[in-house]
Amino acid sequence: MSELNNNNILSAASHFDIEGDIMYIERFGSGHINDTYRVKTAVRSYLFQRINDQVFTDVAGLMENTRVVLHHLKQKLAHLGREKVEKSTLTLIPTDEGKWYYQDESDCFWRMLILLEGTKSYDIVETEAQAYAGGKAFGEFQKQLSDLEPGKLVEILPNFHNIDFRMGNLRNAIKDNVAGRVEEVQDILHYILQREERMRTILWMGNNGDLPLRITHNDTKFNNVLLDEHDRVQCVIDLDTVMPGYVAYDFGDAIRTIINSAAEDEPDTSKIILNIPLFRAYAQGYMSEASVFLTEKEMTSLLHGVFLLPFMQAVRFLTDYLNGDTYYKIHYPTHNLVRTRAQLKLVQEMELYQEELTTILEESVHV
Ligand code: GN1
Ligand code: MG
Repeated sequence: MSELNNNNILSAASHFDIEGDIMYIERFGSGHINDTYRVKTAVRSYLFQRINDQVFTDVAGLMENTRVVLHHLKQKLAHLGREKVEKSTLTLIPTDEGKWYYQDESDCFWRMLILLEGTKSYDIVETEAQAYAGGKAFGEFQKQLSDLEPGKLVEILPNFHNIDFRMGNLRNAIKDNVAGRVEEVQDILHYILQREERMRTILWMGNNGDLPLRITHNDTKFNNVLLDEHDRVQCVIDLDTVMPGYVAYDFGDAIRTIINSAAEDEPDTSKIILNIPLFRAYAQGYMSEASVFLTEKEMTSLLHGVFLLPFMQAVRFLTDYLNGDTYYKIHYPTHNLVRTRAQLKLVQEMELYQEELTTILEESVHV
């Protein structure tokens, strides 16, 4: 996508129906795909995003998904009153033409949301209370959407968590070797290929009819939950990938960030160790909401999700590294390789603690 300058951003922002004159616009957040800004007006702050339309090629479908999901969530919370609804769900601001996104002269796509003041998000979880809150947030999110017909949403990124699709992309990247990097990652490829078959369990259960498709979040990184100053759940954010999926994908993706004592891209892999009490706390928070709707088989699928998601994330980062870094934003040349190694270290740690993780999950189901 083209580079932006302040005038482009300001001019796009002026097409939205915001309150107050714009005082300043600054970069915001740590997303890998969209460009995110905070727009400060004399009245309040807004979150302003340029949608990456190379990733989200159907921007109209994406925004319609978001609208449907937000409408459903807001109806569910309506009895709590307007102020609570505005604090606990995202709110889209329409353009002055009454649309949910704006397409500028250079064909960039923009959207505006209310920025929830007084909230915090964490890249690394610090306490069990935070982990519990995260589990509760995503469990509640799935519960609130469990009566929304999955067919009402477009599958905005088809095969997003399909490991066969991701391995296919990796194989293509190896074959094409456009960046000439295949030789240097032989050890990693060996490690991945050894585990490929066992990572297919959820796919296999799904194809067998053992797992219902539900509406899931599909990007349950811990920093996609906003907490208030007392670490209570305030709002689940980043609805770009909300679409039909399996609950184990959300569970595994959350654990990938929650159980990790270090950042997703920690270069020193010796710092990446599992924080088992945080795993227990997340599982308990999640079950406090989800146990009422999960089937027995879905419960057994959760552990497979815990192994699959860091593995799949490694496959995705490595594919991008081999393709010459065209998908994720990077901050230095080997960033995707460092991310890959960090995710595989997590997989390795999880294999070491498999028994403990299994027991904790079984116990949290019956709490
Ligand atoms: C991307 O942009 P962000 O940080 O919300 C990615 C997720 C990955 C994540 C890894 C559409 O999310 O799937 O898990 O990076 N989103 C997309 O941090 O590919
Ligand atoms: Mg995201």
